[in-house]
Amino acid sequence: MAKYDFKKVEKKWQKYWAQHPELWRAEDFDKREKKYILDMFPYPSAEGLHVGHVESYTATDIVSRYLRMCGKNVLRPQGFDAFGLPAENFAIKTKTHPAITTQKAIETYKKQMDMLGFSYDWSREVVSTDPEYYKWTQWFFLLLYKNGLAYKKKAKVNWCDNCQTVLANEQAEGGICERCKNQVMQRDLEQWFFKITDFIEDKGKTSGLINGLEKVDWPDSTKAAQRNWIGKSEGAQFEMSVEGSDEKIEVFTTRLDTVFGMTYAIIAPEHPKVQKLKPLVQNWDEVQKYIDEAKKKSELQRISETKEKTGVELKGVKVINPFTKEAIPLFASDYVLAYYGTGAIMAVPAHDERDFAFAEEYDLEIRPVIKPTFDGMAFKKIIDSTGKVKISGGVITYWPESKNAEDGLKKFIEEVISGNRCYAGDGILTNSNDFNDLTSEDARQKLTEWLEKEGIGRKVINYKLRDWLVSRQRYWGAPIPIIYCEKCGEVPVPEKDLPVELPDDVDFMPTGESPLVSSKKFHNVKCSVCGGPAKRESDTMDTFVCSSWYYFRYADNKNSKEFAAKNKIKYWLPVDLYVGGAEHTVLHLLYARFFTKVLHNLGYIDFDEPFTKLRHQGIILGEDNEKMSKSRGNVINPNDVVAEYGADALRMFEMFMGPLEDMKPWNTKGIVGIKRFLDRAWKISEAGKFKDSDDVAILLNKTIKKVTEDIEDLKFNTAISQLMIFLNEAEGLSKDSFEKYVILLSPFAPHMAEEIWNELGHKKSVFAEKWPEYDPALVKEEIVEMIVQINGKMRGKFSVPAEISEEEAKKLALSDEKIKTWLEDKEPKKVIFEKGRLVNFVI
Ligand code: ANZ
Ligand code: ZN
Repeated sequence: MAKYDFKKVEKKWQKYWAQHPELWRAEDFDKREKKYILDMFPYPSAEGLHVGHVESYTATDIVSRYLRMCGKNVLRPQGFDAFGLPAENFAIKTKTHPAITTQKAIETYKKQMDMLGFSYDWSREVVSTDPEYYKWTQWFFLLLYKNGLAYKKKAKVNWCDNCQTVLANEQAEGGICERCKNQVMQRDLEQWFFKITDFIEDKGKTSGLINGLEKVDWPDSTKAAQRNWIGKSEGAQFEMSVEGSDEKIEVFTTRLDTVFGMTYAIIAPEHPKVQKLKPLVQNWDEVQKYIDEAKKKSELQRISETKEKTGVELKGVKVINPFTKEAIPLFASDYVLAYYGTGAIMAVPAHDERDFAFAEEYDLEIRPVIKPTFDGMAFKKIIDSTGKVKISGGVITYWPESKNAEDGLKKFIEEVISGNRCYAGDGILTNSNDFNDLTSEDARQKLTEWLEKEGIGRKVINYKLRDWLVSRQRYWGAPIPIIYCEKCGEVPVPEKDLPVELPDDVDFMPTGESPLVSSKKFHNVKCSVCGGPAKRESDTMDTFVCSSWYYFRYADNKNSKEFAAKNKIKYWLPVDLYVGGAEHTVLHLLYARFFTKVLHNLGYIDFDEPFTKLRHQGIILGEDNEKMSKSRGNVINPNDVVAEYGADALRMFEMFMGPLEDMKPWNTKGIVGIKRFLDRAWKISEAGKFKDSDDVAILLNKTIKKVTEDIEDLKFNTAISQLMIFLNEAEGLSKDSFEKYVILLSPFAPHMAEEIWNELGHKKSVFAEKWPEYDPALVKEEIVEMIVQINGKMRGKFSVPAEISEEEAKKLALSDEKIKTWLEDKEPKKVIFEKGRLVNFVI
């Protein structure tokens, strides 16, 4: 018996597939149902593919191969997001032009993708650095510009002096440059912005960035991250008079219900109002010094929760709380941001953690006005598994010394009411004059009405999301298609002159100025309107612009007249399944959705969400359970794994490690096990002694059902388990049954499946076969009676499928009202499960 020679076999089939690109070809306008399966196109780094890429691309490869065999017309393209700072920095380091290093990296990536047997339709490849591609990136810029959605303005920006460029907020987290770890500074520069804020809420028939999330099948955590980034907050804005002056200070609050607890106010140090108040301020030198210091800090440093609160009182200034007519002190503090809300706040130390910390530091009055309350459910939720009391409401507090929940709650309320503890949740108003005994929610409503009646305030909605800063003072990006004429001013480059090509006579070493300025042939041009002397915009676009529309281009990647033909977009989009990492994609997803919404709003397309279903692959940790990193030396290189075990084994192992979306550690033993399984499958085909048996028919039908459903649900690990179970249990296999099995195996281990298929005497590729169907009569689930116990005592009986999982059994039992009553809302300490027999909750 010949041993399975994966090296030879994998090479052989990769060559065959390369010679038969029609196998993976997506056919425009085909009558079959279309499926668009998309990978987040990679940034081609010099390091090559990592195991995380392999994880997500294998998942989409399995789905794509499966769908094709189900008779679908599958679009499964791949491309490269090749502009960007890392390539430029690498070029600076190695003194090689980024076009060269990028090209090399792309070749490596493609070789590796072939080596892993990924079934891409390469005829649809897009590369964002290709002038034929970025021509359309520039076209999109002009589209936004012409529709008033791209504009230039002076802006405070994060600036890294080492990288000599502007950084987006998320590239400067914690005030540190993501690339070089240098301290980030704030700088005022003319920058280009896209008006993404125009699309936060619905616009005409286009759903907004918030509401659109309701329509898509995405992980809840990803939707939450989108909402969080947008940061919609509803509240009220009102003005407070400054005692002995005509000046007023306007504040924004989401907690108007706490207004009777305001014991001081705070204004952002750089707020223009501070300068206006100067004549009243008795300690101006001190205040000025504080303002100067605040300027040096980045926004992110200022709002950091852990940071100690600092500030300075504007001595001599008092503001009047319009509700109590009380005069209270005013502080300048850098934890209040100038560009959010009104740049000033009413401070309520009893009910806001930051204000509480500040009040303790400066010895200011803490005046409680909200009594914590918990409805029945919330009350019970506060008992955690250790028996401690946990009170939620903005703050989580453990209360170890309390005897029971009631006692803990009572003590907690006492502490809040006496001002010894901050409580940030809603409750019942107290110490609030006419508004006493109202709930927080009712009070907010009534207090806002009062402000409106008095004409000093109103309801407002604020968003954290700002317009998207898209200009970069860098070389390796798509040039912004604008020129500046001495006579005509800002002039958009006419569409017929696109692309504005990146010049290569550029010194891309960082100088602080955009490198494109150094190219004379690029920089100096004739004005397209008057023919006079003009200069080109020398900034390039953020690479997020390139990746905001690439999924349209795959539908029609060779079109030289449009970014993609309308009818092809209509046929292929939206994307049916999008798979990629969860980290760093908040902004990509937001920007891609924005572009789609712009196109929809302008009538180019008839959908307003680009990605119908989105899933993330989990991070693969090193064998030591730590994040893979060069310095740790725990990085697994896919090349090495393929050399030792083969591509099929690597693919299957990564899918078998656990649920796709879970974080999970590498495990060399695991891959050995997979390799053994594959070798066993090979042996069966070699033995060639086939029989028939009813037993196998049932098992086979069950296996078809399970593998089919699991692929549909992207549960590849359990699909593989079933494939293993089949091989273990099937005895006396017929040739026909084995062939069906090989088809089930083929999306996971495509090389071996092709080889076995060939050995079984077939001339065509196994991927030209139809996906097997199961006979429902043979997979009828056996129904059994399952007992539910609480602390070992029987409390209920349920008819369930014999194969019910622990998860499902628990869910079923817990959804039963009687069981719920028996559990008294307690979290079970332990659950004992015996498949098809019982569940026992220990409380
Ligand atoms: C009084 C108050 C009492 C507040 C209380 C909270 C709790 P979000 O949800 O982020 O919009 N705030 C308003 N403008 C601010 C600024 N420019 N810089 C820093 N903080 C600012 O938060 C709104 C709340 O954050 C507002 O509600 C305000 O504090 C503060 F028990 O007003 B609050
Ligand atoms: Zn001109």
